[in-house]
Amino acid sequence: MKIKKGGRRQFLKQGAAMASLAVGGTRLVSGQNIVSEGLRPGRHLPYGVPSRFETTKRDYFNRGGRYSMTGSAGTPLQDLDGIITPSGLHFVISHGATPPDFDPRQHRLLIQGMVDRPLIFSLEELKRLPSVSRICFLECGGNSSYRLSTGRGGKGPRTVEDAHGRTSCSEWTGVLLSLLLKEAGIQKRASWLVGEGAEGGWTISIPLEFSEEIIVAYRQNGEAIRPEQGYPMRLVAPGLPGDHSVKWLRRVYVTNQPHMSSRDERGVIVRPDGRERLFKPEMPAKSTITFPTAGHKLPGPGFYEITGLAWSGAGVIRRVEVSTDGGRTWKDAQLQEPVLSKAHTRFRLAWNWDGEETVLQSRCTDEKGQGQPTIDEMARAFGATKEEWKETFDTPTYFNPIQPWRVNRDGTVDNALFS
Ligand SMILES: Nc1nc2c(c(=O)[nH]1)N[C@H]1C(S)=C(S)[C@@H](COP(=O)(O)O)O[C@H]1N2
Ligand SMILES: [Mo]
Repeated sequence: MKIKKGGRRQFLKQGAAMASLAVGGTRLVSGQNIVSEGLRPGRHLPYGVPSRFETTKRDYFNRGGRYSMTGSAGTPLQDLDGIITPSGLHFVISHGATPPDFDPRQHRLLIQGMVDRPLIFSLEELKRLPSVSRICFLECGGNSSYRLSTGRGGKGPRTVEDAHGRTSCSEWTGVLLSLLLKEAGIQKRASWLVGEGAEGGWTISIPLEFSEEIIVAYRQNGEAIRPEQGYPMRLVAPGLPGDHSVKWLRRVYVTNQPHMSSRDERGVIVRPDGRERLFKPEMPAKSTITFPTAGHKLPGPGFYEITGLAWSGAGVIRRVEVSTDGGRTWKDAQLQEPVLSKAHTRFRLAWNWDGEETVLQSRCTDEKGQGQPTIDEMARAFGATKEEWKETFDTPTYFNPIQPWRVNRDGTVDNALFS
């Protein structure tokens, strides 16, 4: 059992759940000694990699059809803790086949269009400018929607990775786009930005008023952005759907109308009132338990720490409640510091499992008071029923219903959203 620094007092306060602590190490038999079998010398690596006993990986899959994507992988949220996603496990959505292999010395960024002074930057020139670092999540607009996972066997997502893994959280470092735009001098009539990726085929139009927090990033968790994530530079648009965060960024074009060039840009969100909404705003409030979830197996009754993530494109997560009895009662989970705006927020709750079948779920509230609907409430708002959605898996984008996980008596866990 892990006890996180700073969480210790809270952990001890949760004494009730701990009263009949059934795990926590095997008692030492007197005279027993530590055996160091299996202790073999390793190697010093110039660039470290995980232990060979660790098997965590990204699971790439391809899908065709309307949501065609050739390079897509989720973050294995069920294997991770804290709020920072290791760079090598950041989710990937690339519409070209493989990450382009750009030579950073040759790469240039252009700022053009309705500006007084068009600008061109090499990576080195960009790095000389005043920089900012920000921890924030990137989430694909389609994350959690069953539309994105039915390609995998037609049964809908089973695991938390499959259902919600198209969100990750990193510390991004770079230059505020607003600084570059100020330098270039935006003309009065300008109202839109068009970001363009250097691999060809990916552009996105962003209303100028959404651009304030956008970073032209060249570092991710301290080091150079990984090729999959847009090396050598990308846009990072906190709180907005991931498609705004153009990877392999080569051009920002200032204009007075949306470009309507990319497939995703024409992708729409059907609102509950039936009207379509273009140009997606901030991601909704969402949370999920990450342990225990499908794929985990609880060895037996006793103490467990339930943990998970909550996030919102609208700002800070204020509250996460967890139910361990199928939604009858809810308890406030502990929010682990740091709790940052538009970032993943880690929550924890001590739990004593009695060994009976039960359903675990979380619901969060953000600083604007936005929460998560139940699946029934959400279906009703869209003029559908849970049964219809179960049949078709045609759930909308911006899908953020409360995610239930069923713990079976044998300790296995299932995705219980539709059952
Ligand atoms: N150049 C380029 N930028 C892109 C894309 C792309 O295919 N090409 N995919 C977009 C989409 S839909 C998402 S969700 C995010 C995913 O970022 P990631 O692959 O770093 O997780 O990148 C966006 N930026
Ligand atoms: Mo996306």
